[in-house]
Amino acid sequence: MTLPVLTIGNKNYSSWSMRPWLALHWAGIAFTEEMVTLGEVGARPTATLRAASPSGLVPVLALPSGTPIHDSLAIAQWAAEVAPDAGLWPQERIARARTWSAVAEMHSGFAALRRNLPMNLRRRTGPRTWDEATRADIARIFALWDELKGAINPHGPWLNGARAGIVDAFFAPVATRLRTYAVPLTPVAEAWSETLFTDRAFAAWDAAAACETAVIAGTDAA
Ligand SMILES: N[C@@H](CCC(=O)N[C@@H](CS)C(=O)NCC(=O)O)C(=O)O
Repeated sequence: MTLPVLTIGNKNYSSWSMRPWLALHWAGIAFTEEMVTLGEVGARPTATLRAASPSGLVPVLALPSGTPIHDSLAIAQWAAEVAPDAGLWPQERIARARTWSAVAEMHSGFAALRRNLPMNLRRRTGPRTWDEATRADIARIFALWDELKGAINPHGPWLNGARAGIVDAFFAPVATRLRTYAVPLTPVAEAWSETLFTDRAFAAWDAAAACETAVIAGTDAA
């Protein structure tokens, strides 16, 4: 059987790649993966990336027909449709809509956090002092997680409720950024991060990142 192929960037650095990779795993969808080594920020897109993806960016999922689905959110949404019983979104309509809001906010926002705390799974720094915009992003993310776990999807250890979902995949790179840069966590953030970090699929990605040798020096120096 020909499987869909997910093209991703380096597991250590590519936060957008991690998201649909987790969603596909959590949905139980079989796929193979190919990795494109990412270069320094600003040196994009490379010819390899342009050939692999219509947007010149990873992730991109090539269906067995050859049709490409690019962008993390589109791939995750495709997974939710292909595996409707996997519960990648909450069942209840209002909870689902509010969970979409959180994912949309992550997909389109938090520029200061993304710029100043780039994903770097292998790295551990000491605590730092962040500028106002970054502090505001972190505070907003903690508020969103409180709302998801408190009022929107209270039944279970995941932001999505009892089962891991697209919202967990979308915030997973943030949990690793807070770990990398030693950001103090709220109790909700601590509990959810623990759930995520001990998840089998997440742990497999994390372990693979630890074995990678490619370095993006600019990101390591951030
Ligand atoms: N909106 C896109 C963003 C994808 C993106 O920015 N991908 C980065 C890697 S995480 C990329 O392909 N960069 C090209 C490069 O570094 O050469 C998505 O959600 O998939």
